Amino acid sequence: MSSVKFRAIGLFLLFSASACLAATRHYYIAAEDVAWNYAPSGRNLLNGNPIPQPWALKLEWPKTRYIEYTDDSFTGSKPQPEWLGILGPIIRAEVGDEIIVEFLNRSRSGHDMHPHGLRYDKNNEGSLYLPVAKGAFVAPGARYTYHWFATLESGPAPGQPSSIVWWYHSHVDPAIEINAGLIGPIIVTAKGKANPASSMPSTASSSATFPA
Ligand SMILES: [Cu+2]
Repeated sequence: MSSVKFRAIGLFLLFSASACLAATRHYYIAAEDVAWNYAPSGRNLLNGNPIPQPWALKLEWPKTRYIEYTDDSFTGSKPQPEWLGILGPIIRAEVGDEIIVEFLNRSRSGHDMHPHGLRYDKNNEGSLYLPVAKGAFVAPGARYTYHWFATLESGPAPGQPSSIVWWYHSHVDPAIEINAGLIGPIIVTAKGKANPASSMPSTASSSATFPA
């Protein structure tokens, strides 16, 4: 075999190997109308005092939240740390990864999912404006699958810590939706810097980079 052929095979293997290191992260997230209690303990946890009036008169309010599920049957919800509060689940990825979010709108109103910091095309922008793209308005009871990409620019810049935080939120009427609770964090980690013990979901093909 000629050295040119050897070099071509070598380049092919190199590109195949680097492609394999990128993972696909699947998330199953529903928007749900909930009753949210701002102080379930009945106390101000900063100082231990009872909640002052007039706020103590009504601690529970109607909100809409992003809730994570284990698969596309949307039956078993995933627990999330209490400190996340009303925020939606953390979406994690490493630079180079694709993020696929299956979104189910269980709310009474139309919503979507719009990410900051990730790359997407118009049908995956999750943002309602003219001309209206797919995924920009997910009607009550409907689903949409978003494909987002964590590029080099999505990750931390040189000199920054190994991970960077972005946000995703609903973008039909964003001010109202974000205040209602439809917002959550995206954490993008530099290539090769993710902790294998993190809660990042991954496909079987990427188990070499993120052992379960
Ligand atoms: Cu935004």
